Amino acid sequence: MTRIDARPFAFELDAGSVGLVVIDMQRDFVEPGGFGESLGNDVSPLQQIVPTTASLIAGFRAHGLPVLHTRECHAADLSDCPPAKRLRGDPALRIGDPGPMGRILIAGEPGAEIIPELAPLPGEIVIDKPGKGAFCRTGFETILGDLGLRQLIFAGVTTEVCVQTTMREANDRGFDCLLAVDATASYFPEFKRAAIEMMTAQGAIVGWAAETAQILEALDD
Ligand code: TIU
Repeated sequence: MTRIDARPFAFELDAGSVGLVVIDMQRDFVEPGGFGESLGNDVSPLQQIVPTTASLIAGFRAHGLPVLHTRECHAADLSDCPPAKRLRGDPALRIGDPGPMGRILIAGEPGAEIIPELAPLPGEIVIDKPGKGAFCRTGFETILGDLGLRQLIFAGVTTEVCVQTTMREANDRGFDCLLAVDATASYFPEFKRAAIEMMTAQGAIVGWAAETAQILEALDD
């Protein structure tokens, strides 16, 4: 066990049961010209975490520890996209529509791919998920169990949507969850701050938070 001086109190990292989960670092959310920006969002906070997230991934790979990636995307026939999700609000573009990088959030389209800077290596697990949380209608829980993981380090986007939803799902399933605060971002910096506050409040009610450098130091120890 190696101690990380995390918020709201120390996190005891167990290299024998820890994995990194990188949430939805997809072109359509992160890149200028993608779906996220077309909805009027400022993608620059998401761009800023790419180098930190890359260093976190590199650290896990260097220690031979599991790196798991997720993508929010749907089948081409939209059979896994609830109408309540597709029809919500009045966006200029809906899931499945032709967008700047292919059909919006459809598996196999360029915009649904993970950005090249953080591309999964062959053999790394990539979970395609129809929901915001990675446990909803996927094999994620079984895969984590097969890998013997009990602790999950989280990175990715967006903090208050898919990252928070997945952390809450994982926490309820008994995983110790630690968020890398400089490897996660929101289109709304205030929401990122509030999500971290909420999750670490009440004695880490959802999980812990720490800087990437602290996590990398603990892996090196
Ligand atoms: N991955 C993820 O967070 N999906 C979203 O739709 N996020 C938004 O903040 N919209």
